[in-house]
Amino acid sequence: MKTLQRVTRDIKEFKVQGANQIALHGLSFLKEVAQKERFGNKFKMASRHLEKARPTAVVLHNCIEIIKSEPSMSTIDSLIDVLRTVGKREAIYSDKIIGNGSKIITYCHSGEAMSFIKHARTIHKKKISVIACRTEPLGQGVTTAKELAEAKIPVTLIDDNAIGFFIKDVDMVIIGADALRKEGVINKIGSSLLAQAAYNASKPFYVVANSLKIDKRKAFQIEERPPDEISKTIRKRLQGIKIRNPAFDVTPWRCVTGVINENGVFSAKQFVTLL
Ligand code: RUB
Repeated sequence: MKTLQRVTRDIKEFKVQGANQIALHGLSFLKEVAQKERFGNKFKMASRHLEKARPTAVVLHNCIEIIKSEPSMSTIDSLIDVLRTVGKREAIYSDKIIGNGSKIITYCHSGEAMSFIKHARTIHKKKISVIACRTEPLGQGVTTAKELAEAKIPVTLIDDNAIGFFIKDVDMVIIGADALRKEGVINKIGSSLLAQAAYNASKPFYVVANSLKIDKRKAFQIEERPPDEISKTIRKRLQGIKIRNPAFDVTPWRCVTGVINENGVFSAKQFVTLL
């Protein structure tokens, strides 16, 4: 069995990435804790610790709240099952959004957005192409580009600062989310700039995010990551210069066209009433 420190490190240091994978990694560990120790203090302490590892993403928090209200192995198993299968359940709706010939732009690496886009190609046989934004500073968009290329979907990798240049060429934006709050959609830093660009160019902006991403926490925290994720890509020494590295930002609902989850496709307006 891995230690709590090791699992926390895996999550913080991107051995797993994306809100659902983070939650699945945390839940697998918590399941082992519960098998040994049941749902007592050790389980509670481990839950609190894991929740803080990537504090913006709400999925693990929501899962822990559900386990607290119904502490059993079958609760944990059913949450793991939901998270493993939800991408497929959402993907069936890709037919409603993605047409033949659609040009899509996406950001970062989201398992849910990936399933949705790939389903349109592999199951609905839509001829599509995708622009993947590199997503600075860690470049998760490269993973997206590789995954799409493996699925034989024509993909172009661009730098984030080329979004304004390419937005006019696409038909829609499709991204994932870490949390859906009344303030807006929380996703990887830079998503809100892509949303503004899409809004200004009148391009639809869709978010694929299951209902465990609905965030009813009173307050939320934008995770601030280590400055060296930025400084290590700059060759010159940067002594005395302050570096900030927030990991996520908030896209206001007015820039969002719709949300797709396991229950279907919702307009942003319909969705906001749920929040
Ligand atoms: C990942 C990111 C993803 C969401 C959704 O950020 O912003 O779009 O987490 O992912 P990071 P998924 O790389 O910092 O984890 O759809 O896989 O839950």
